[in-house]
Amino acid sequence: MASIKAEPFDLDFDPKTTALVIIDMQRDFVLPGGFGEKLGNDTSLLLAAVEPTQRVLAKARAAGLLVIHTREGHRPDLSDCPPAKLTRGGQTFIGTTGPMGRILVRGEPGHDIIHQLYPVAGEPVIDKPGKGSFHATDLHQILLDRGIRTLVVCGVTLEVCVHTTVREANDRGYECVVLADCVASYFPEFQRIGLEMIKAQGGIFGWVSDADRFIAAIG
Ligand code: C5J
Repeated sequence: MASIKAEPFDLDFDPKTTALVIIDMQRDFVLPGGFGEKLGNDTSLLLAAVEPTQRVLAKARAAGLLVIHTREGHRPDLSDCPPAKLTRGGQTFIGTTGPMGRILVRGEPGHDIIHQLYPVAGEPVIDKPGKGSFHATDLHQILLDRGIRTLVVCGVTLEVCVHTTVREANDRGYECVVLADCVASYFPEFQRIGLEMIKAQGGIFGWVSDADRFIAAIG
């Protein structure tokens, strides 16, 4: 067993039943010139999460933890994209051609994971059409089959796909530890409040820790 220093209180976990989940570290969200920037966002806020996540990923791989990556995106014919998502905000971005190919379409360069955090053989990649990683995917089955109970969560954006995934996971009985410096938002106030929300009320849907404390916990 191991124990991670976290808020609102330290969490005991078994590395054998713990998975590292890295959410949507895709070029379109994280890199300048992608979907995120096209929406008017400052991508440097997301890039800040890359280096700590690299350290966490290296430690998790060395310790033999299950590592799972997710990507938000749709089939090329957009048949899995609800019209309400397609036209959100009165504009259509998804499926149109951006600097990194068709936006949020599977197989396009912008949809892929940034090279710094690229999956290696044996690490499941979950392609998800929604914000949550459990909706319309086989993630729950993969975790159940491996006996996973605890999720260590990194990725972007905190208040959207990270929050949705952690809430989904919490409702399915997983203990979720979100690493504060390995998640990011385009909005600094959402980053601060998003982390507060997770650990409020005695850990209403999870724990908050950071890269250094995860690395120390694994030993
Ligand atoms: C968003 C995500 N923000 N991965 N997606 O649309 O958080």
